[in-house]
Amino acid sequence: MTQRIDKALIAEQNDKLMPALLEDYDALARKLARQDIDIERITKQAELFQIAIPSWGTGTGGTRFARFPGEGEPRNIFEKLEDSAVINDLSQATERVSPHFPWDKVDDFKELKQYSDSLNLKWDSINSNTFQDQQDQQHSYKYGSLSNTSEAAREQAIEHNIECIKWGKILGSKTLTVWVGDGSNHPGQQHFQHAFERYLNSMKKIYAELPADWELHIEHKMFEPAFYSTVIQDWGSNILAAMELGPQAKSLVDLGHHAPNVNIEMIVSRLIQFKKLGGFHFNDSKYGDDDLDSGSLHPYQQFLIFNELVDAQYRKQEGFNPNYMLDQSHNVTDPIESLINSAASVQRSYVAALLVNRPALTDYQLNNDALMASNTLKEAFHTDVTPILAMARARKGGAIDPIRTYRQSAYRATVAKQRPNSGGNGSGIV
Ligand code: RM4
Ligand code: MN
Ligand code: MN
Repeated sequence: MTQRIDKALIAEQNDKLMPALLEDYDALARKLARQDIDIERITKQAELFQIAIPSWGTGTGGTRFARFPGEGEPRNIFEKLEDSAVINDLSQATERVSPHFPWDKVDDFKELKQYSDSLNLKWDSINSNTFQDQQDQQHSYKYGSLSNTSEAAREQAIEHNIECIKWGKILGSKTLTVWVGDGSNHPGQQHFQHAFERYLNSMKKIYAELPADWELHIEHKMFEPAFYSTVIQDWGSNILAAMELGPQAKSLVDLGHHAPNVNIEMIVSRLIQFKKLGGFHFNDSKYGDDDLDSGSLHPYQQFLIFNELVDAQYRKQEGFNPNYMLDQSHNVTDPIESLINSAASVQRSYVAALLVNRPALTDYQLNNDALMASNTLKEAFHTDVTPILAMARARKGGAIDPIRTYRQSAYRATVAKQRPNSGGNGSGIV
């Protein structure tokens, strides 16, 4: 049964909150008008903002030590879609879902497409998985997949990615995202160059199967599961691979996949400049790939990334059309709540970046006025755009206060009864 958030409940809650929202919205409109900014133009752009939900993010995450399952977790891709529909009902900013295969594999992909259509959801990038072995698998990925020293293992991994493209075509996706766990744990274990060559040769075979209107996104990650070296460890190896493959290959930036303190916004700028920015996996981290909720620790970093993205949009940079997606692990919160919060947090960074006075910033940069350049960014960042986000949601039929309305709906308690077996309590990074 498809459980959704009742439209009447959203409307009833919104009616209560609308008078205060109108007051705050008008006050913000006046403040922005003094800066020559038309709030309606910004709100329209906020309404257009979309970020995809990772299908695996709807379940409770864990660490390699333990996983503490939450109540009523989705047990299959159909239930993951139901939860995603709830997130979109309330946020109105998450109409796309990114699946992970074979986790989300079904026998009948046409049926899956019909189901997502019935929920008004679309499909974002397809994620392949060659970082773990499946039960019926012939060749192990223990020593890597696309870069494995065994040709048979490499062929099997290539085949899986080609199958992902085939399933993605039925779902209406236009992107394949490839992240591999390939790497090594001991100095000397792997010949760096030869491993990268094997990876590139495998990726060329996948690239050759890509439909003309698709993109192949390469995701880098500094460490884990390999702890000494990783084949696509950073944006350098990533862009080299993307350049080697061709124009349909681009780099994907997962915020948690860098060393602490790395200047990610600058990486974003470089990728934009060379038409190689494919997309993002948003999350936050303190130590390394913690997959914490987006913007929960470093909201200014997230804003600075959007400053680069909005700048590219403002300059009408050629070939600029990145995919936005969340990729987080929710260990102690209700994943639906974390995903709603995170989508709004990323949207907040986007909207705040729209407020940057770009002509003034250019002037300060050209005159080497470091202090005023920095203050120009800070002025936008410090503007509380909450009323714009709430108004954008309300106008599209979403909730002014999505978490409150979600809790009022008692959705989790209802699905907890319908989904008694949420799965084992073993470990699991995602
Ligand atoms: C990885 C990476 C990938 C995701 C897997 C589940 O760390 O972030 O994007 O597919 O986790
Ligand atoms: Mn990721
Ligand atoms: Mn990750």
